Amino acid sequence: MNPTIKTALTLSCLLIAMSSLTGCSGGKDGGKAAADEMKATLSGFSREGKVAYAHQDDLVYGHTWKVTDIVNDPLDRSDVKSVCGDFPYIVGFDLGGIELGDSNNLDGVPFDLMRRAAVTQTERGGMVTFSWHPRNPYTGGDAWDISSDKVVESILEGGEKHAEFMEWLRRAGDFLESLTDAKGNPIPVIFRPWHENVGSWFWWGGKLCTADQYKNLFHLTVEYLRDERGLQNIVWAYSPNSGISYEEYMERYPGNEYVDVVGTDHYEYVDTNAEISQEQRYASANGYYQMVLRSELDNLKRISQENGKIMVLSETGMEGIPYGEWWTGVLLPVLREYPVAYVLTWRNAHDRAEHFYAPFPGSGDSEDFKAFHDDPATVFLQEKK
Ligand code: BMA
Repeated sequence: MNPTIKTALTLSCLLIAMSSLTGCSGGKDGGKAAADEMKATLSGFSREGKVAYAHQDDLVYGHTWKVTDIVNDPLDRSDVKSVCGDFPYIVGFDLGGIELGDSNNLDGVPFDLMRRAAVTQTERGGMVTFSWHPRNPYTGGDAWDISSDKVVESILEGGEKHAEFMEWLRRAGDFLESLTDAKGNPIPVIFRPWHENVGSWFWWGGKLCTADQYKNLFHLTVEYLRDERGLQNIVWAYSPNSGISYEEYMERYPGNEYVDVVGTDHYEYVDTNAEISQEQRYASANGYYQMVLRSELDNLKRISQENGKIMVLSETGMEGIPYGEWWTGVLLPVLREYPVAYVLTWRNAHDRAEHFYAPFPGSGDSEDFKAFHDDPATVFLQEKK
């Protein structure tokens, strides 16, 4: 061995040994180790037939309450915990609004509070995931503004909004980079941008850009945050909407270099207008939900096996949960059939009484949720003491 190389190697070994002794794993490299550990934990859940439970915005508000003291609130309130005794294993947050430098996200959550909640959740031994509903960079509208099919084209390299969009990405990067624990190490995060992209309700949707443009947008995002900014703490998730075929899923798949987790967003809707009994209404809604979910999870299982990726149910739920046995009667039986690493149900809005997807004290599904929690297959946060 060349002596110069040997000295360099000895020195770097010494540095690695020192950093592990001090517990400082070295900024962005530490982020990579933490992201790898996160992926290993999620893969383990899949392998062992376990499914972690995730809830959007869980620590920052719930049905009829919200955190107001951004700095001092202990963040120990949770609708889910109030019902079953444990926090969700994963908490989801949304970055919508970060792109313009807003202080609150699109649902009014202060980014400073979100940062503290994400770090707290991680330090307690759980995980966090981020979605992003950014505004429309071409029209100035919101994420749901689909009035133009030029948006994605305009923000890609060479497009008239490219420079502005790179600023948006920079602001998202600044926030993600600021997610560090008490020792200053980056916390691992699952980032799930450009979701529900086969349907056409967001400006990055199926009819609003070509498959190549979509993939270029995903690539641009990963290449900027991971490669240029060096944010190795990000685990990347791709999660189209449900009701699509294997081919449709793969047509816009960004590629194995850009994705760690494959997911699907699938909701249950109850047709309240149909002139049938309530029992028949739930039977048909539940049956349809399960049928489509099975078809999505069949595709995801194949995709995750073919590409070596972790599979998840990245968003699901039934608004208002009017069916009291939804958790163990509808969702869990399907989850048991597939290696789904986690399932996320959407937010319990504090300001819209009907908009909730998880139980809260007194909600009609509370008893059933407790049974879901107690089932050996589900994973909730067992706090590190
Ligand atoms: C939607 C609803 C909206 C919210 C958006 C982003 O599904 O919950 O109220 O603004 O998600 O969180």
